[in-house]
Amino acid sequence: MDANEKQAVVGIIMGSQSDWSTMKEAATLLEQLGIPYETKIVSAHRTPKRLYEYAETAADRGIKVIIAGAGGAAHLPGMTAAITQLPVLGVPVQSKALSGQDSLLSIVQMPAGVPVMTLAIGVAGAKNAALSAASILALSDESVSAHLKTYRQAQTENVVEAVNTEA
Ligand code: RP5
Repeated sequence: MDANEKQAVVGIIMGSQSDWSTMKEAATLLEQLGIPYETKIVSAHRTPKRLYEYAETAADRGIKVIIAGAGGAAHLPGMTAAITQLPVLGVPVQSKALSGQDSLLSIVQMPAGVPVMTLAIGVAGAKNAALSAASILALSDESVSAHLKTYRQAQTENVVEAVNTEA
């Protein structure tokens, strides 16, 4: 599924359709920031050839950052980083059995030499992966930089100082 007709610069990949409820938060944020992206199901275990093909061709297709979400034995982000030199942002999806602790540790404990930038478990991680991708792209894209600045300003302005003691 392609988000729009522009060349995707962010690849959002996930191990299963069941990860979409988390990963769609990254997609929504990228849309808000005007960043073209693509989405694909790529499973390290169930579709290893698709993983290899995706990671090997991503840079040549114009992808600049990969957001990879997976749960449980979450090897997708690490294997993707093993194959491509593109920045890989790992999102630990909250698993049923261990609440995402398994996903987090599977993603974060990479050996020196093959980095995965690992985000928080679940929706916060998916959102922050999109914002991190935007920060990377903003270094060389003034439009993304302006969108990101506006987003952050709005976020700050939406935090009221007074405590609602009736809540
Ligand atoms: C992982 O296994 C996926 O990333 C997903 O989070 C988890 C469960 O997958 P399903 O059994 O729901 O397809 O590979």
